[in-house]
Amino acid sequence: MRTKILLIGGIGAGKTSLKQMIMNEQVSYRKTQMLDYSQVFIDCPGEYLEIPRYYHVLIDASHQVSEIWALQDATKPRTFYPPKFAKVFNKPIMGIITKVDLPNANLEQATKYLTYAGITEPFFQTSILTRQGYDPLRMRMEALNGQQSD
Ligand SMILES: Nc1nc2c(ncn2[C@@H]2O[C@H](COP(=O)(O)OP(=O)(O)OP(=O)(O)O)[C@@H](O)[C@H]2O)c(=O)[nH]1
Ligand SMILES: [Mg+2]
Repeated sequence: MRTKILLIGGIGAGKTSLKQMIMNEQVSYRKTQMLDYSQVFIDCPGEYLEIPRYYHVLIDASHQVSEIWALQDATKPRTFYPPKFAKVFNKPIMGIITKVDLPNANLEQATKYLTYAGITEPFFQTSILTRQGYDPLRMRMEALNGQQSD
């Protein structure tokens, strides 16, 4: 099985942009409407996290991946992750704080939300504007690929 990573996060958290940055694709805005499988990532609409009756779709998708990346928009004054949500997945889960370039980004609050979701630090911080934070994620993705081919 090829390495796959499931991206989860609320609507507009930056899942699709993150995937495009990591894959060196052109970053263009288009709302994700359904589960979207590409070579490495499974991207999904933020509704699957925001609307609890869709949780089962995320849980099903998690069975097909080696790791989950959970995004939190640094500018959002609320979280969509229920307490200890990470524990429903039987896979490693990494926290990523997005949009750290924006003036209203609140890293402390985003860190609290991810921790509340049961995800452990360190959390990655990313920005599509300053392009910060993607190299460690690419390395992480490549390390997973390496483990897979062993
Ligand atoms: N300033 C800034 N804007 C960002 C960043 N990442 C994403 N955005 C913007 O946030 C908006 C939503 O980004 P998407 O990547 O489409 O978000 P998504 O999580 O895929 O959203 P859904 O598909 O609706 O679930 C777009 O207008 C992006 O340009 C970032 O790091 N900084
Ligand atoms: Mg999307």
